[in-house]
Amino acid sequence: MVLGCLLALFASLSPAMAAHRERTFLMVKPDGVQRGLVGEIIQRFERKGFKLVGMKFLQADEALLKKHYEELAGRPFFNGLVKYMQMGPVVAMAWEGLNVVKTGRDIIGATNPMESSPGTIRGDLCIQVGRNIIHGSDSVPSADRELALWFDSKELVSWKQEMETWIYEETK
Ligand code: DAT
Ligand code: MG
Repeated sequence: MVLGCLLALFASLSPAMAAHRERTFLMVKPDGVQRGLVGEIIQRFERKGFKLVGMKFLQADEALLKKHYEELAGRPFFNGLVKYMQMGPVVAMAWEGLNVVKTGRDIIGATNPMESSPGTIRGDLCIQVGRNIIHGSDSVPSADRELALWFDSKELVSWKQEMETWIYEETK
């Protein structure tokens, strides 16, 4: 019993499990919502094998968006970007999995859809940089910051994906 608990604790702290628990912040932008692409976008991450651990539908306000994009505050497109992001509701999501931040960016494609490869979300589903339908964190520290900005910790759900054994080589 005690040994079992210790083993479970050790397993939960092992590097492999910790790696599987990397999280990223993704958001379907107002144009993605208006164009009916929420299901398509979610499906691409689900089918890859990543795990949804948080999701909400909201109209973001100016203060939240300015904070979210604070690194871009000096850029000429900043005010337009903050306005565009308030044009309608967004779907804010937390996704979990091995290397999900980097792989998520690869699934999304280059910032400017004119440069996004076919097969990526932006490469397949949109045309202009100011209507590029989805946001994804660009690094683990950015993901941590953005997840804390958009979600309360209790809104993120840790749950066991029953098909994990068929997605990852080892789960212990
Ligand atoms: P990404 O969304 O790929 O992380 P980013 O963080 O550099 O790209 O910029 C955030 C958003 O700002 C981007 O999704 C669309 C907009 N944006 C970036 N560069 C732009 C530009 N040159 N003109 C207009 N909008 C731009
Ligand atoms: Mg970015």
